[in-house]
Amino acid sequence: MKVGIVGMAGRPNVGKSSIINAIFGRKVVIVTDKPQTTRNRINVIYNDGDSQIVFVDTPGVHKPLHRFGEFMVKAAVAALKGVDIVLFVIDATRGWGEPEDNIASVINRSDSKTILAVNKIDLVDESKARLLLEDSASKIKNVLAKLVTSAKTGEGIAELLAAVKENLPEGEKLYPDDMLTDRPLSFMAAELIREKIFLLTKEEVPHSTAVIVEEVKERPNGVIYIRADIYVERKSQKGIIIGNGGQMIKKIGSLAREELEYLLGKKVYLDLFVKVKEKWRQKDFIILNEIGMRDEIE
Ligand SMILES: Nc1nc2c(ncn2[C@@H]2O[C@H](COP(=O)(O)OP(=O)(O)OP(=O)(O)O)[C@@H](O)[C@H]2O)c(=O)[nH]1
Ligand SMILES: [Mg+2]
Repeated sequence: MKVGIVGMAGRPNVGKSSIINAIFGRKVVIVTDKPQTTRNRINVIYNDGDSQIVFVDTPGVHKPLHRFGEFMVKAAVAALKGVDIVLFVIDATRGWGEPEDNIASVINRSDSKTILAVNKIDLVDESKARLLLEDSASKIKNVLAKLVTSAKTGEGIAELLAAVKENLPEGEKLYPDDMLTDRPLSFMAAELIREKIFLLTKEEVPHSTAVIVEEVKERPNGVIYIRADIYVERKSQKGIIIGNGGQMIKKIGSLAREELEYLLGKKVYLDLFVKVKEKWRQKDFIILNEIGMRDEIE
């Protein structure tokens, strides 16, 4: 049995989370069209007949503009420590730039073994993607494998999984078969709610939003009751999240609820509240703690 840990690395929006979903063949981590969708590390556990692979999804590495951004980048870099393989994803449409230089220097300073994937090849010429792949590989120390992929069409995904397996050690399973993630339901629920906000709102609103699940309980009738606070930075943003006559919050709630019900196989009651917390992204660690990022970062 091949067993090991694979850490995702790459700038925001390159398709790290999408590649994980493509490998699983279903949605396990949130994806949106906006950069900085993933905000904190999450481990998801892939099982098949001959392997158990823990994929560590991470926030994209970027130049932080505020304390919260710094926190995200730290979380990404910390998550790459102690993994068996780093899966470094490069966006075929963006190429190699400063974020890739920074990631490469983190990887090259450690003993990490790397698999390189140039993703989104459905959007560019294959020859261009292959050139980028070769050029990128020349900048990384220990490259185990290099591939071109599309999380959208599935091209290269089976080959990517095969390359990962080939390079993992033999071992005993780390987690029980039925465990999908190391995060609690409250985290998954908050992520799904935030994903819907990212998808339905624009400009500053998504990035100014944080979601904390304050309560999860199973009612006697079997319904899972989930109460969550949605934090925004300004009153005007609160108005946008609530929408005309509450239309927007209703939509966010019903889309998130449907997915949670699918995930849990149970009825869900979502109770959402919108609150204003000025400039939460610039506040110190105590505040970050408060807005639900308390799990692990140091
Ligand atoms: N055309 C195309 N789009 C893709 C592909 N992979 C991902 N995307 C899109 O790119 C966007 C970002 O995808 P994510 O998976 O959220 O990217 P990420 O690297 O996890 O981003 P962060 O969490 O922000 O760091 C989404 O709109 C995806 O649908 C691909 O292979 N082809
Ligand atoms: Mg992501």
